Amino acid sequence: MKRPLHTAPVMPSRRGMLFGAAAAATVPLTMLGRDQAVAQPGVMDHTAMTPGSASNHAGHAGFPSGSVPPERAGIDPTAILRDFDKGKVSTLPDGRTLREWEITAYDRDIEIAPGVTYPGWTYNGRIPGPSLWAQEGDALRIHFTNAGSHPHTMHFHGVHRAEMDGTAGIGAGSILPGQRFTYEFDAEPFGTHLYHCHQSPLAPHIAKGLYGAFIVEPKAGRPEADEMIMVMNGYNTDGGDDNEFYSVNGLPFHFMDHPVQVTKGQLVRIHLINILEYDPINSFHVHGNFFNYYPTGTSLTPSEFTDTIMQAQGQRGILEMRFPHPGKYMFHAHKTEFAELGWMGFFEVSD
Ligand SMILES: [Cu+2]
Repeated sequence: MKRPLHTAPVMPSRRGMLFGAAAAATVPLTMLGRDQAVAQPGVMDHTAMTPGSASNHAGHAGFPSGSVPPERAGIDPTAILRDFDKGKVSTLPDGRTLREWEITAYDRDIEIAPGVTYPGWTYNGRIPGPSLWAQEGDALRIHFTNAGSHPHTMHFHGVHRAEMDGTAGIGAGSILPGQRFTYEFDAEPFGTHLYHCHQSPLAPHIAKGLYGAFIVEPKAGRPEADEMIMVMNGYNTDGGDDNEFYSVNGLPFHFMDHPVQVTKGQLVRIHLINILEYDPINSFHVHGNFFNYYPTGTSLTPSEFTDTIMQAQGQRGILEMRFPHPGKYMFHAHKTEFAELGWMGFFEVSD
């Protein structure tokens, strides 16, 4: 549902004007565009997304909102925030640490917004997939099983041999449904990285949900912090050439309804990853605060002290900040359209 920018008024009125609830009720969910997708019975019951009410929702200070409960979606963005999967750890004969993971790709329908079910392709049933954590120099083995309906791969950003690159046509290449392959390489360089499927056609294979964080901790570690992962994504629910929903860690508007809990004065470290398809640039902006930014997390010296950064697709970095005052502070894409379609939330700072 591409719409020329000059015809798009601000979101609440655009949604309000285009809210044909009766018409939308006859349209299959998978065919819904960004304007119609929110006009579902579940949304009507649960959220402020009805004509004239979007700016009156008492619980959210006038912002559009309405997230699906995590227990109904089967994924919980708050749990994903601090869920670093360190794998099954053992020691190799040469004394190095070996980390192993079992990752299975399978198709799973996920209710990403109230009344909107997305036919996802997942790693281990999650969007985003598990956040794999290793220390620089560790030996890694990722045992991948494709239990999905299409060929898939696991392509890691990092330094490794060509046959471990998870690219269709190279090495084991495409892992067909029912097949299994073990990717094996060392954790390098340190930084905030990602992995994703690299099967053609690439855009849907990524956008359907096959991606996750890959964190490599420096050998000497980083200063103690409240450390979290934020994966910025989108959902193309109508099969067009853009996204109808945007989120951090899988569920649009989740962090509006479930603010990220942080402590005043404590160092907060965010591994931020942009895996958005169909839109060229994503961004992150925080209210009432500034942060140090470490692009790709590959240097221990920040490149910038700011309150807004942008990332192209596949870019990622580390944000470090301390909140000096208690209260609720928004964070969101500074692209207003993305924010109003789900990519916004709150930090809630307590003493
Ligand atoms: Cu794939």
